[in-house]
Amino acid sequence: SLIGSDRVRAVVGLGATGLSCARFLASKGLGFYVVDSREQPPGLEDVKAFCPPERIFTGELEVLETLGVTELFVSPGIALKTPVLQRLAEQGVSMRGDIDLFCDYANAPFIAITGSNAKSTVTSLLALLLQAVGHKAIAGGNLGLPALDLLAPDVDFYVLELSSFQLETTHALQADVACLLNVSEDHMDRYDDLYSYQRAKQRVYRGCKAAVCNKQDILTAPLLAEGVPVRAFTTKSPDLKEFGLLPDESGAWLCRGVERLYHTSQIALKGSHNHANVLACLAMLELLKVDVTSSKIAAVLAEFGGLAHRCETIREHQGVTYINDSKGTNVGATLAALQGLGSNQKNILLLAGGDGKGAEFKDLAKPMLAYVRHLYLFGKDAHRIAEIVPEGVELSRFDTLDDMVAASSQLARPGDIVLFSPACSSLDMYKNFEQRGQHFVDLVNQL
Ligand code: UMA
Ligand code: ADP
Repeated sequence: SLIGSDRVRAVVGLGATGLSCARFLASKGLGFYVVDSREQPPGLEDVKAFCPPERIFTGELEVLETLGVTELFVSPGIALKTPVLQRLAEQGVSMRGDIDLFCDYANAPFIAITGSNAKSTVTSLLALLLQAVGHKAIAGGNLGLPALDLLAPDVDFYVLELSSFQLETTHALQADVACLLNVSEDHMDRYDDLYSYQRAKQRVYRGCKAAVCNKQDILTAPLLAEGVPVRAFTTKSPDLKEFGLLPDESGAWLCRGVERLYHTSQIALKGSHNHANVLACLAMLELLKVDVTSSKIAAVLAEFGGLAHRCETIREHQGVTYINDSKGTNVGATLAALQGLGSNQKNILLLAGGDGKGAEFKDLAKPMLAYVRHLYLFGKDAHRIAEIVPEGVELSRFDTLDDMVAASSQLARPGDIVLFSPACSSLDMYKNFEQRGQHFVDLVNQL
C-alpha cells in the first residue's frame, strides 16, 4: 500500500505509464517527483497540469540521487540495470511499477496474460468472450490503455496484457488467473540470455489463484503451491482436463479432454497457432467458471478474425495474396506465420527486416528453406538475417519497403503469398508496428 508518510516517491519515465502513475498518485493526494531522461518526454505537458514544476526533472535520470527518494515507479521502457537505478537499488530504494500499484488497488478479479507472442490476440479475445456472457470486462496493460487507467468502480474483470518489462517491476501480482502463453527469444537487447527473460515472464504466476500454461513449451511450466488449479493447452491431442486439438478429415476439433467443443471450421481465427490462442482462452474461461460451451462463446469464436497487423490478409491481386504481419516483431512470430501459411508449393515471398533487438535468426533457416522462394530484406539488421539464409532461397536487399513491395509484386505469380512478417521491431524506421503495417497496406492497395 502507499500509506507511509516517510516515503519519497518518484515516477521514472513520462510516457503513457509514467503519466498514469503520476495521475494515480495525485488522485490519492500523495506527493511525488517525476523524472525522465528525455528533454521532451511525451507526457510532459499533461503532467504539468497537476504536478508542481519544481517536482519535474527532464534530460537525465541522475538527478534522482539528489532527491532523497525511497520508492521509484519505473516505466517499462527503462531497464532496471540502468546504472543510476542500480546504484539506488543497492541503497535500498524500492523499484516498483504501475502493475504493482494496480494490484494494490484493483477492486475486481483480474486475469494476467503474458508470453513472447499472442498476448494481444488472447487478451482481446478473452475480454470479448467475457463480455459476450454478460460480464463487464475491460482489456489493457501493455495493450492499449495503461492498467491504472482501467480502474473503475463497476468492472467485473480486468484483462491485462503484461510485458516482461512490466513484470520485472511487479512483486506480488496475485492474479485470479495467470497465463504464460509461450517463451521464445525477444528483447535480447534488454536481457543477458533467454533464461533471464524467461524469469521475468514467470513472475506472472506469483501468488496466482489459478494458472494456464502451454504444454508444448516447457519454459511456460509454472512452479506453484499445491492446490492451485492449472490448465494446459496444446495443439496435440489433450489429456484429461487439458485443452487441445483432435484432427479429422476437414480440420480439427478443439477439445477439453475427450469432449469435442468446436470444430476449426466454426472458428474465424486461422492457423494452428491461433487455435492454440483460442484454447488458451477456453482454459482461462473454465477457471473463471464460465461455461465454455455457451452459444454466446460460439458466436464470438465464429466472428473474431484477429487483430489488424497479425497475419492479416489485405488483398488478393492478380491471384497473389498479400498478408500484413507487421506485429511479427520477433523470430517466434515469423516462425508461426511461416508454419501457418507455408505449404509444399514453396510459394511464399517473404518481406522481413528492421531492428532485431539483438536476436539470433538461425531458427528461421529451416522453415525458410521449406516454404520461402524469395526473401526480401530491409532495415538495420538486414545483414544479420542475410547471414542465415540457406542456399535454395533467393535473396534481395532493399532500402525501403516501397522497393520490396514493388519487386515482390513483379516476381509473384498466381497462387503465391507475399508475406510481410519482419521478425524485427519497426523502431529503426517507423514510429511503431502499426505505422509500418499501414505503410505496407497502403503500398499493396496502390498496386
Ligand atoms: N525512455 C527514455 N527515457 C525515460 C523513459 C523512457 O528514453 O526516462 C524511452 C524508452 O527507452 C522507450 C520509450 O521511451 O523507448 C517509451 O518508454 P516508456 O516506458 O515511457 O513507455 P510507455 O509510453 O509508458 O509505454 C509502455 C509500453 N512501452 C514499452 O514497454 C517500451 C507500451 O507497450 C504499453 O502499451 C504502455 O506502457 C502501457 O502499458 C508498447 C511496447 O512496445 C506497445 N511494448 C513492448 C512490446 O510489446 O514488445 C514491451
Ligand atoms: P503480442 O501482443 O504478444 O505481440 P500479438 O497477438 O500481437 O501478440 O501477435 C504478435 C505476433 O505473433 C503476430 O505476428 C502473430 O501473428 C503472432 N502469433 C499469434 N499467435 C501466436 C502463437 N500462438 N505463437 C506464435 N506466434 C503467434
